[in-house]
Amino acid sequence: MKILLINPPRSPENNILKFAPEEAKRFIHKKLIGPPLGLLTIAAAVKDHDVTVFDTKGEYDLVPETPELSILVRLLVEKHQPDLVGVTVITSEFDFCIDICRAVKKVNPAILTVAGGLHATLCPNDFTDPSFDIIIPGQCPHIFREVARVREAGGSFDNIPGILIHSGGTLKKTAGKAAPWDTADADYLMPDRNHLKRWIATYKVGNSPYPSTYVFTSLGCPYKCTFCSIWTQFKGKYYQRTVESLITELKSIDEYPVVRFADANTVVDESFMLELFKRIEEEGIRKTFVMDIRADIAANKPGIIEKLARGGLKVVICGFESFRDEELKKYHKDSPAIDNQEAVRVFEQNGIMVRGNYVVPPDYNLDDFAALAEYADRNRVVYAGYTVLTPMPGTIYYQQVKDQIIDHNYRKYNFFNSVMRTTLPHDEFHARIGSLWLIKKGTDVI
Ligand code: B12
Ligand code: SF4
Repeated sequence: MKILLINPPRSPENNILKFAPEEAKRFIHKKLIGPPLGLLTIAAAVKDHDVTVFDTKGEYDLVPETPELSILVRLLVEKHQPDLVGVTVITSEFDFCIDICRAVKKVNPAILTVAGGLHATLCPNDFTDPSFDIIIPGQCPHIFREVARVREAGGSFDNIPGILIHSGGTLKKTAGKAAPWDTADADYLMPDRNHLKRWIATYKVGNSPYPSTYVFTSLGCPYKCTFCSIWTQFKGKYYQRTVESLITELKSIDEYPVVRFADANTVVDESFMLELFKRIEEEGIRKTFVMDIRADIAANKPGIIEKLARGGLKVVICGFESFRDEELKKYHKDSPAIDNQEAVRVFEQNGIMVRGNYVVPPDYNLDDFAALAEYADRNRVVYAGYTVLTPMPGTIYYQQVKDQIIDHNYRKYNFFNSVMRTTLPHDEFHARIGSLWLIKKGTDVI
């Protein structure tokens, strides 16, 4: 059976970039680059079928004159003649997934369309558009495999527990509970990056001449920040991979000298990381590693940062979020602002470049902006990111402020647009965040 898995394009909505002063524009994120790990995992689950993975992000980066999405999808479907099309969905790309499935159905309504991923997990009931046939929430490679089997063999999807089926204009949840699946450990599926060969040249970050790839060492997060959808996706659980499966994967990706760990927090289990880096050294694996590490970990356990730096850790993304303890408390960050300063010191002492990210709440007034600018200036990091505190559906923050949301256009839910009323005039609010991007040490972005 032929399966086509499509990674949707990025949302172009970026009011920070739009309203930023000219001199700041070149530092502001325009796009994040990286392979779709979730889709590769799904592809691995059905590798006995004839599977094609198509990364539209990579395609638009590689060939900017690629036709618009519905035409691209039509051409793809005509070329591959799939029986089943799968899309991966995060909130800001939800509309594009609808566009993809509509375009598929226009060519051939008999093609089964299946949606999965973060947004399908957190908000499955959003998928009311009839172009979606089946929605599979959660970590579901085994369920997708079963859907493919039933599609091929014929039969009813109603007998597959834990999925949503479009029928007669409504979404219907099948009875029963999906069997558990341990994506990180016992059921780990090695992604086959050969699917992405066409776009490898586009997977470069910053000024690096080398492509980078994502590898996850864990899934979920043990912390519970109010604005974050990662821990809610995994219902507060944290899943760790095994050291040896990581070593096998790292040894199999010679063509990627830069590896970004796609974890919420790479250092949670200290002994695990020490063992992993011991094995990396023993195996002579030489890579540049990029990780997300919390400030309190670096501040309280500088020894581990030193060891990781010796093993190739070069860039750390650190969610500073705020410079005010009362805001950090409100976000349930569980780490005071002083940790941010100490973490920067520890990272820099070890030659690690820091990307520190602040989130700016929509109610910031001129004094708040001045105070943040003054703090960020005193505590400059090589790269600094300043984004909007956004109520992502499925988060605690969303529940807290849902009545105050004035913009329900999901394309804007990518941290670069306020979807709530701002205290400052809308354009000025975004322009001021744009200006903040100038406050950093480095001369380029990652
Ligand atoms: C890798 C990654 C990316 C990659 C690849 C994503 C892609 N599809 O192209 C890149 C770098 C491109 C990316 C980009 C962005 N990302 Co991102 N990204 C991640 C990251 C770090 C890891 C996700 C991952 O690979 N997990 C591991 C895999 C195995 O799990 P999974 O994706 O959930 O997949 C499993 C299931 O969901 C399911 N599944 C997934 N897809 C499908 C499809 C089908 C058909 C089925 C059946 C099942 C299924 O099966 C998989 C295996 O079990 C997460 C943070 C995190 N640590 O989780 C953020 C995250 C997903 N990203 C996020 C965001 C916001 C973005 C950006 C919008 C950021 C920005 N402002 O620009 C951009 C979007 C594009 C852009 N503007 O450039 C948010 C999403 C929030 C939300 N609620 O929507 C997250 C959660 C980070 C965060 N800080 O909150 N991202
Ligand atoms: S923001 Fe970071 S530390 Fe907080 S819950 Fe999300 S991933 Fe965990």
